[in-house]
Amino acid sequence: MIPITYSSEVTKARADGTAIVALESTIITHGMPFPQNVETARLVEDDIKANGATPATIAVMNGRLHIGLEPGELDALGQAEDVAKLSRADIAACIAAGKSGATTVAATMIAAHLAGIHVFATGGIGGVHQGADQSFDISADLHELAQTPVTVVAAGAKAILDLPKTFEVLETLGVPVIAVGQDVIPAFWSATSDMAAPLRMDTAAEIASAQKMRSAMGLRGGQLITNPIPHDAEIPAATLAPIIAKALAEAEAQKISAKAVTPFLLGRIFELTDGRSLEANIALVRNNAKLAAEIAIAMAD
Ligand code: PSU
Ligand code: MN
Repeated sequence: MIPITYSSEVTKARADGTAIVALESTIITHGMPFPQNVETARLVEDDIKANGATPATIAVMNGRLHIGLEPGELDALGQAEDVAKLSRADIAACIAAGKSGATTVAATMIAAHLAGIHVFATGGIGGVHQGADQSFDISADLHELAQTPVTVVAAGAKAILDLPKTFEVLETLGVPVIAVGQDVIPAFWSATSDMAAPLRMDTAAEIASAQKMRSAMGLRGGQLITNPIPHDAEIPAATLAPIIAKALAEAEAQKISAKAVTPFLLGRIFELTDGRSLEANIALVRNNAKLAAEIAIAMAD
């Protein structure tokens, strides 16, 4: 038996059969500083409600898998220190041991699928890190997309990564990468890139029916929806390039490795951009939440 706790709102949405959008918690604990992390988590939940769906922020708390957090739980998570960052490899061990942890994209997909939720909104997925030819650091998010049937709405993969290699791996794994409203893949803080989008869809209905067809055909896995950051909130890639390079060089010099790499880089880029990267990150997550609500409603039809 999996110890699952549904929030009161999610319990009601499940009973009514209305649309639910999953949200991850690593972005709260490891992706943004307090208090903006909690403020953003709340805004994103409100965005989903304003667009007619119910938010389900997912986390492990004291050995229970929470699908939807009550307001006090969200506050506590946002201020907790040394929270574990859970992926496919360690979510079961954390629950079995009665501990707490935040879920990454991979772990959130697993939990969403267990709860019968088909759509999940986040900022940017993990992927192939720069220097992966030496470090072999490739996020478990990519393999999860290949095996768990959840549509993930993101602004692409985080631009700290080796983006061309990340999208090559997704193609190899058979993951549909769908750009929304444009012909190129967005690059997280930047709306565009020079990478051609493998697929383009312009409406939530198309995205929902593509996922349904995958399931009907017995094709495993989800879809990655790459939704560009609104143009007025983006940071041009050329502005970011030297900043990302500096943060990567520091990570290497300080021998930052494994799960610490992504939080370190996001934190340094926040400092080096005087907070502008966080503003952009908040804008893109909110934009993704809105689209995810539309897709969840289209799927529920
Ligand atoms: N999106 C954001 N900020 C984040 C993340 C996503 O805007 O911090 C998190 C997600 O939980 C994702 C993780 O799964 O970063 C990737 O971590 P890694 O590179 O260690 O796999
Ligand atoms: Mn990694």
